[in-house]
This record gives sequence, C-alpha cells and structure tokens, in this order.
Amino acid sequence: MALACSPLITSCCNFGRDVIPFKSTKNTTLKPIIKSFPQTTKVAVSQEPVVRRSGDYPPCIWDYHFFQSLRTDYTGEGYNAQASELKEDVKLIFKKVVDPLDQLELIDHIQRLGFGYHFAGETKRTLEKMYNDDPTKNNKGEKNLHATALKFRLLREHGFHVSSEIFIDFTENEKFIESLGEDVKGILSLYEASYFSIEGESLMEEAHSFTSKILKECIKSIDDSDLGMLVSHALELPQQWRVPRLDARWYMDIYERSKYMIPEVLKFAKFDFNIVQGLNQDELKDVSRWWKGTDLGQKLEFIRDRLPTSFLWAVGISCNHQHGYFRRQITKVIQFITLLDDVYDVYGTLDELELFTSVVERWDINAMTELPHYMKLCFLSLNNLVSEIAYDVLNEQKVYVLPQLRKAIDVMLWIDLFKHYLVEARWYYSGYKPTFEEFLSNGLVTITGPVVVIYSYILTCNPIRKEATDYIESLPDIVRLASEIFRLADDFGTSSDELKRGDIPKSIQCYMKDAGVSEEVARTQMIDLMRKKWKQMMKCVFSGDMPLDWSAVEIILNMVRMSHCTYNSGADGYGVEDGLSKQRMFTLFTEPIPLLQELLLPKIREPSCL
Ligand code: 0FV
Ligand code: MN
Ligand code: MN
Ligand code: MN
Ligand code: MN
Repeated sequence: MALACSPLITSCCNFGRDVIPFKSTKNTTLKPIIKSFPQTTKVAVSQEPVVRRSGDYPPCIWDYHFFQSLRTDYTGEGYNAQASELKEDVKLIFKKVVDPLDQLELIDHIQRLGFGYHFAGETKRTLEKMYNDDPTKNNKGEKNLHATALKFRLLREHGFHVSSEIFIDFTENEKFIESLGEDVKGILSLYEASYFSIEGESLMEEAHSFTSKILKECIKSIDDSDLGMLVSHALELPQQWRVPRLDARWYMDIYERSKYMIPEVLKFAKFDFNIVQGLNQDELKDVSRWWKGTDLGQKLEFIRDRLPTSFLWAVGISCNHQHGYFRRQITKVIQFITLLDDVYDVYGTLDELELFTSVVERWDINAMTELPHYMKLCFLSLNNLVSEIAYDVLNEQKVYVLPQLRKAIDVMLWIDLFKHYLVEARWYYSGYKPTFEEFLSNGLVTITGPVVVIYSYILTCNPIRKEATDYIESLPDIVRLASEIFRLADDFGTSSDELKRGDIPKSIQCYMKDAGVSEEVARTQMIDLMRKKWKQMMKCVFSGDMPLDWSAVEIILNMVRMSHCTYNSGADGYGVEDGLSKQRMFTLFTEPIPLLQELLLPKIREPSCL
C-alpha cells in the first residue's frame, strides 16, 4: 500500500484518463493504443511478506472422472445413418411447405430446436425468395401481426434488410393500434422482432415499449400455459439475446405439445441433440485431460478452475458439428483468460503485475527467470498454448502463423490484454475511480471480447484470410460493440461480488457515480444501453462492408448472447457453477433424450404431415 503515493502510480492515473481514444471508433485500432502505453518500468519484486486478496471462488464442482466416464448409446454408424435419413425427410418438408407463414414457422422451429445450421442453405433460399418477392407484403394479404413480425425478424436475422415500414398497417398516427394487445401471439412476435431493430428506427422503439408493457401486464392471465411460458421466457431474455442450443431441450418439450409439431422435425431434433451431445462428450473428455495434464488447477490454488464451464461457453459460441476443434481450443483459451484475469484481479501484487507485463511484452522465454514461480507457470503454459494453435494451423492450412500472424495477432493481443489488465490493477492500488467512459473503453478489452473473436476466427476459418484478421485486429465497430455489451453483461452479474472482494468500481458503479443515481436505476440504464448497442451492432451487420463470412459474424453475436445467458440473472453464472450453469451442463452433456421408442418404430419414408 506504500505504493499508493509513488510517482509511478500518479502517472498511471493520468494515463488512465488518456485511455479514452477507444471512444472515436472508426479510426481506432488496437495498435496505436498499444503504442500509447507508457513503457512499463522494470520493478524488483519486494522481499517483504505479501498480503494477497482472495478470490473466494468456490472450487470446481465437477469431478474429472465423472466426465471421463460419460458414454452415450446414441453414436455409431447405424444411428448416424438414421439421422441422415431423417435429415432428408426434413429437407423434403422444406420443399413441400409452400405457405409463407408455414415456411417461416418451420424455420423458426428448427432454429429454436437448435439445429438451424443443418438447413442454412434451405433457410437462406426460402428467405431470399420471400425477400425478393415483396418483403413488405403481408402473408395471405391479411393483417396478421404474428406472420408479419416473424417475417421481419427472420429476414433480418439472416441479413436481409427488410424495412420497418412492414408494420405500417398495424399503426395509427405512428402508434401501434391498442386493440392489437389482445393478440398475445402477435404481440410476442412483435416484441421479439423489436430486438432486430437498427438505431434510429422510431417505429421499432415504439414496438418495443408497446409490446413490453402489454406482455408484462398480461403474463399472469394467459390461459395457454405454453404460450405463458414462451412469454415469460421472452421477457427474461429475447431470442436475439439467447443461444438456441442452451434452450433447445426446453423448447423441444413445448414443440412436442404444439399443434404445429411435425413428427419428422421433432424426431430429427432429438437425434441431432444426442449426436451433438456425443461429440461434446468426447471434446469435453479431451480438454479435461489436457487441463489435468497442465496441473495448473492444482498448482495455482487461487484461480478459478473452470474448465467444464469454459467448455459450456465454447458450445454456446458454436455448436456446429464441424467446429469440434474450435470448441476444444477456445475452451483452453477461455480457461487461460480466466486464470490470468485472476492473477491480475486478485492474486498478483502490483509489483509482480508490472514485472509480468514487462516480461510478456518482450515475449522472451529467457526473461522468465525474473518472474515469481507461479508467473513462470502462467507464462510458459500460455506460450505452449499459443504455439500449439500456431502449429495446428501450420499443419492444417500450410499457413505459417508464426511469426507474422502470431506476432501480430496472438502475441500482441495478449500483450494488449495484459496492459489493459494492468491499468485496472493500477487504478485499484491507487484508489483511482474511473469515469464510466474511461472504465468502458478499458473494460471492453479486459472482458476479452477481442481475444475471443480473433481466436474464434482463426479456429473456425480455413483458409484464414489476412484481410479478415487485419479487420478484426483493427477493433472495428462490431467487435468493439460486442465487447462493450459483454463487459456490461459481465458487470451486471459479477460486480457486486467483485467489489466485496476488493476491486475497482465496474460499469454500474462508475455510472452511479457519474450520473448520481441509485444502483437500481443504473442497472435499468445498463439494460437500455445494451439494447442500444445491439441496435448499433445490427447497423454494422447490415452495412455490408465487413470482410467477414457470415459464420464469423454469427460467432461474434453468439459470444454476446452467451454473456447475456451467463449473467442475465444478476448472478455470476461462470464463476459460480451451481444453479443454472450446473443444470445446463447436465442437460447438454450428460442427459440424452431417450429414443428407444423412436428407434423401434418402423421408419416412415414419406413425411407424415402435410
Ligand atoms: C469474467 O470474469 C470472465 F469469466 C472472463 C473474462 C473469463 C472468461 C472468458 C470468457 C467466458 C470468454 P470476471 O468477471 O472476473 O472478469 P472481469 O473482467 O470483470 O475481472
Ligand atoms: Mn476478474
Ligand atoms: Mn479482471
Ligand atoms: Mn479487477
Ligand atoms: Mn467481472
């Protein structure tokens, strides 16, 4: 604490205020910001006994052997062959459904059942045709709010910019007609659609407040219990903010009871759920073995040992069958981020953190001798992971990620992250309270959105395109906004505990101070701000000038969605594994959907519906 009045700290505080350049987004890149950091001073680590904070995080609740023992019956050639046949049946259904509303509902259902990516081509073609025909035309020429809102939402979700004018028939004097309130299904669809709006669309803002108010009012009096469940689910988090895979199992039960249920679709959903579960089990076994092999969970007792929950995040970002390698490696990256975050937030002294940052800045294995033992473990194991990924890419793509890409992306990215971590540590030790803007411009980096996005790109794209990596590295609006929302969502769930264990004020607290409002008001404002930032993100998505494949865009959005799903309840759904996170682990990785009955039934070749 003697450090609190050292000249080093004073200069950090000034520096803290200088971090703001992230604010002007268009021309801002990560690199100039890296350069704007003062050279970290080499600090001798004090010999005095150090008092460290405690994270007080509970230990990992998952037993290594439990995951290693997981088995599934739903694997093997016979089962996969049946799934392939069922997939053909669903394809046939796509061809046979001609009514636009039926088509839209089919797409919506398969997405919510968690296997939309299997029918990406069919979905795109169907929506493209609908868009080209006449996007503003209402289905069957009727004023059907549900059909119109569903069309709007799905078209926008898949990158077709349909105008909000589509809703004009449902308004009078720029307000939605009050009597529409009786059509709960239509109101629910319009509410979901309102989350696909772009900044500046006043009609969609009106749609949002109109539908939110009605849904909150009518929730208790809805007779249909499934509709009631869908409404409360939507009020908790809209579909745009959710990861379908996490809710697929829940939705399957609702779909099974629905009068719109198509047996082949349901059956395929169940088969596919189990297949993905089997893949995930293998992946989880692999990464758990790797983590055990590093021994870091034992050696670094103070860290959050969160390998399985990191894997849950990976699945949230992409559950695509083809992304197994991505899921394995991003899980490792996430566990590493977590442990390094704990080093900077909780365990390391400021002297050690300054030293660590300066050693890593040189990325010099020889300089490691200067570090305390626990930091040697951190740095060398991080170096191993970064090299492993670079090696895999070299092996797969014959692209030598070392040294060009690696230096530009991996190394700089980690250094940049650590420098921003260090800013927070300096703020903490000096007692400096940043403004909301200051905090957010630094915090969008420390939440690790940019690291997760670049690794996700490298781990899912083949070939890796330099144009795309350059673009992501320049911290474009979409990545900045995604990271800001991730930060706001994380603070929503974790900042109360963080402050208790000793940390800087996070977004909510900074905002409370700046605006002079209560925590309750600040929290409401933060939800509004997240919605606003989503609208800005949607603008980026429709701007058409991103050199990214759609799958990369989806991954960025899924990262944001996963942050909502983790922290929405106001609790730390990542650091604390019981509750929702535990339930999700069981549902997704250990509990298959029993299919004995389906397997015994004679196979129906022709789809039975329609
Ligand atoms: C958030 O932890 C968290 F868990 C992080 C950043 C590591 C995991 C990363 C992903 C799930 C992508 P914490 O709330 O401690 O982070 P801050 O930045 O608030 O210290
Ligand atoms: Mn932390
Ligand atoms: Mn942190
Ligand atoms: Mn901190
Ligand atoms: Mn946090």
